[in-house]
Amino acid sequence: MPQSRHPLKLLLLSTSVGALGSGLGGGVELTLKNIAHALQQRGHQITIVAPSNSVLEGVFLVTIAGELQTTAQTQGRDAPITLPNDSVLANMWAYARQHQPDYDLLINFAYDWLPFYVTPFFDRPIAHLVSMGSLTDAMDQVIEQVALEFPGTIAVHSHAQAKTFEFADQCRNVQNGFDLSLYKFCARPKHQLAWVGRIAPEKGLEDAVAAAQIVGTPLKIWGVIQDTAYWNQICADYPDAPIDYCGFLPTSELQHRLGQSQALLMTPRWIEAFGNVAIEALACGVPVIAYRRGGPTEIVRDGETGWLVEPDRVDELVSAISKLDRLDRPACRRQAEAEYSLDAMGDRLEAWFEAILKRV
Ligand code: HBI
Repeated sequence: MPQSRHPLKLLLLSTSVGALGSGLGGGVELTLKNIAHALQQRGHQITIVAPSNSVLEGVFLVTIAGELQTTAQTQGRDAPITLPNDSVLANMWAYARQHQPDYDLLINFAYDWLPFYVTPFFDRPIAHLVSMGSLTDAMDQVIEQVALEFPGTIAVHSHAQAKTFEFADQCRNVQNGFDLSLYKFCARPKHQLAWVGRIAPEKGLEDAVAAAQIVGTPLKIWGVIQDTAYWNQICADYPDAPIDYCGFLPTSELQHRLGQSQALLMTPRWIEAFGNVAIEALACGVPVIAYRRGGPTEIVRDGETGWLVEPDRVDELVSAISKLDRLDRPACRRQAEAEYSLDAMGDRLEAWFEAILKRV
């Protein structure tokens, strides 16, 4: 960003499906924290608006009361646009409308219709970081409207995610960034595999469990059990699998345990927009075995920092696990440092904001 541009005053508006720190927000919670820190490091002033009970160290938080939003990925393509009574999302954006004069730019992290619909009604520019691929017709339509009326304001985490939208060429790929100082390199892992994520059908945990059962290697599982029936079904289907559910841990704890793994298994059923957990693994020196689907295909260097396998093929997961000794753990850490540090992300964000502010 040219030095002429004074530090920016930025208002970041969180996802509204859960309080920050609850894990219900999934990847976007970590993304929001990392983006806030990346921008603070560069002198920008950050305020985050989030639902009540949100916690996020080191950033000024405005917490807003109201009913949480239903998660979009559990709806169908023709799902109607819904807002609960006393919607926390609506209350957050009412706050933003009132306080927008205090900011140079607003940044939306919610994958919901309202923030996109109200964009033309605001005086201040709004940057939208879209956290998932195409899920519903209503969201596709409202995001496309903003992309056409406010060119350059829509960003995504990967080309694969962008390509799920008809307006892919209107989407700016900012990838993601992480505070790598929080992740410690582990040279010698234990005899264990890892799976990390929201435990929900779109994440395909059952395939990782099936693979672990075949190879007989313990599989450690971390993340919020978002869909209890789904989790119970896996336990019923694989009663003898060597799995160990280890809960939802804060980053400092998670990275220590994840780092001790021989590999991270990523088995998404959907087009994972990015795959934050892949970077967290690489940062600890842990190679990634992932389905060739969505964001992880743009992260994993096949044969060097992990293996990409045919989607939904448990047998391919098994054969990749047998080839882990060909991968180089230090190369995994080096890749995280080269492409996904807070500094690398800060550069991409400032370029995005500059492109938006130049147009206003
Ligand atoms: N659903 N309606 C809705 N709004 C969100 O912001 C949202 C979501 N589902 C998942 C989600 N955000 C986050 O887990 C993203 O990181 C994917």
